Amino acid sequence: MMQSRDLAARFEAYSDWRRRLSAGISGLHEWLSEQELADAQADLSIQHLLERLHQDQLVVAFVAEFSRGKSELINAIFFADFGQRLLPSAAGRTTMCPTELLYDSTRPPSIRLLPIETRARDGSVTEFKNYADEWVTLALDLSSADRMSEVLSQVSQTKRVPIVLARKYGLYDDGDVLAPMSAADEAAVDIPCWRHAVINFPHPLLQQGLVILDTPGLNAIGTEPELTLNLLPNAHAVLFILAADAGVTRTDIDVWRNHLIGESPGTKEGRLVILNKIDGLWDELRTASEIESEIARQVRSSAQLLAIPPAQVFPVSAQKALLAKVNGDDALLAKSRLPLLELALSKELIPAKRHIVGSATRAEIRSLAASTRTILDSRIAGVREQLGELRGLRGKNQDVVEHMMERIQQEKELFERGMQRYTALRTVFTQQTNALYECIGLEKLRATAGETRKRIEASPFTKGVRSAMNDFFAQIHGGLEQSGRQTSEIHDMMLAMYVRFASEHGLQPFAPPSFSMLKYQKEVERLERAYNVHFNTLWNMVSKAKFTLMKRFYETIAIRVKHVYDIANRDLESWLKAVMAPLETQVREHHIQLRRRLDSVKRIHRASDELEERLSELEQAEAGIRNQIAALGRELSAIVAIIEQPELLPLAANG
Ligand SMILES: Nc1nc2c(ncn2[C@@H]2O[C@H](COP(=O)(O)OP(=O)(O)OP(=O)(O)O)[C@@H](O)[C@H]2O)c(=O)[nH]1
Ligand SMILES: [Mg+2]
Repeated sequence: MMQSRDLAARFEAYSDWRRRLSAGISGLHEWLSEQELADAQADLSIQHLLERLHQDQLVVAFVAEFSRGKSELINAIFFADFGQRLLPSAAGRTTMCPTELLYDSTRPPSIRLLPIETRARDGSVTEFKNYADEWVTLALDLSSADRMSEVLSQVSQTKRVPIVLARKYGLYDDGDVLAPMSAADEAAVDIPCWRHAVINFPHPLLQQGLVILDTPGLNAIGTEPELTLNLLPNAHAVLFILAADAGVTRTDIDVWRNHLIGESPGTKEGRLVILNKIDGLWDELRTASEIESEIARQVRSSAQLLAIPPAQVFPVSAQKALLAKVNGDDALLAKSRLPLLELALSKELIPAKRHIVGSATRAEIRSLAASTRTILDSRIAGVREQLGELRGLRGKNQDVVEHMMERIQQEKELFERGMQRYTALRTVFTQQTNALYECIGLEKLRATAGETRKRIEASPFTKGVRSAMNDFFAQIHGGLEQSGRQTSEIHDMMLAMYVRFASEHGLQPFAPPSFSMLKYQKEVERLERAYNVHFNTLWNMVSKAKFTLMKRFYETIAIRVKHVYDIANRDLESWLKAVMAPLETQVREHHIQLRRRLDSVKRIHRASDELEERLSELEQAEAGIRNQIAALGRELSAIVAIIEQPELLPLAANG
């Protein structure tokens, strides 16, 4: 059983690492605040980092044609401890709606079900998630596996409705979308009761942020755009399941092409192929080596058909693995080969995820430390300048002191006049920021999306829908491009300002970072490609359901674009702070320094014995700042050490 615990152990180690990292970052934040070194930008970026670490989820999706054993595999990998089959798994179509398994500690254990009727309304599943009253919630009684599995059987509920209604939900197509679902009488069909299910369940792995996505067989994948556009592309790993008894069928290949390698055939990372039901090959009349070579042959031919290396195909028997775990039968478990799949999952998935989170965190912490270091360096420079000035006054007469006082006074006045330019800059900056939000703000998007929706609703023909969608994308692209120009204008202006302040007032030279819109453009392009592929499929449908589907498809696209905008807006907010905050800080620091210099020379002018006292104060101040620099370095290396620490696995899992 050792290997089957490996996934759990590694995941726990990963969560533990995330917790230590969060604690390290909070520690740095506390230190910065204590030292009065945290400015608005630092507060914001630390807050973002902590939020990201806290919400960090690992999403694993199970995708396949129906009856390949997705649900059984989930039961075997994650829920064998309950001693029975928790998710419904049976011959024929079983899982009728996409089902997420996760744990949210703010809610009691439950299954939340979104009624299928919501398909006739505007709004995607993601949107409906914000409205608790749209969902039917059933409690899960953790003390009884029987009662739990009964409640969970909701995900396979269907009901019989008139064809017109099914069509309204976009679930019935004369060209056969869900036709095999026994249409015994002509006028009625069976449709799923639920559109989406979320199971909230305190399994240790789910508590750590693992999210499992069980999907229904082929057709539902095609008709719920949410899956294609959002859930699957955002999953960290997708397990594609084949069955040894069925071989690789036409529909298997369709699912693989359309939903697993889709737009970018190059990236097959995080994609595992499972050849399930190998127990069907355990023919007792054959020798072990004959069975072995038959499995190997099937692995090779599946790999060839999918154009992937054979090492990426894992032959298993989910059913026997579940049985073996329930009965504690280690020999059968080994024979099911599930432990090898679990090992691959834990060895590849979690370290890869940790690596991504680790490098992103390290980069942000480093840049935070660098900007703090800039402030400290400029403080040291200021103190040293004063020390030099005052040391030069030793043994000099009052005239010299007076002369110096005048010089600093002039310098201060000059700087204060320069502040007018700074104020003017702030005004221009605000104007430009407003202009930027006008092209990429959510207001603009709402208007564009609303207009497109009206046009789609008013179009009697597919062509009208297509041109409305094309215009929608064109406007989004236009908005992004214009925002790109706006950000580079802001960047150039700020760069010029930093150069000017550096040369006129001796401030630290600073090159503000530039902002790239590429990430958002790419994401919108991806959506546009998915839209084109999907739209052509819909275009060829003869069914009357096609308009409903097109409309819902548009809603999903609009939600995804809004998501891109949300992220872009948030990134822009951080960026605007990052280009402005250093100037604000430097100006403030410089002003304080000038005042201090003037004060100390005034003190010395009044009483010459103040000089030595002032010098020793300054020396102490310098030592204090040097201590801060050293402490900052220690804080930074403590966090980097956590990031780079090798995985801490419990001994039992190191096998
Ligand atoms: N012999 C054998 N049968 C299996 C295995 N895994 C699953 N099955 C059976 O295959 C049938 C379908 O399994 P499910 O888990 O419901 O398949 P699914 O992919 O979730 O199917 P849908 O929910 O309909 O999309 C069930 O009767 C399972 O008991 C296996 O490894 N060996
Ligand atoms: Mg299933």
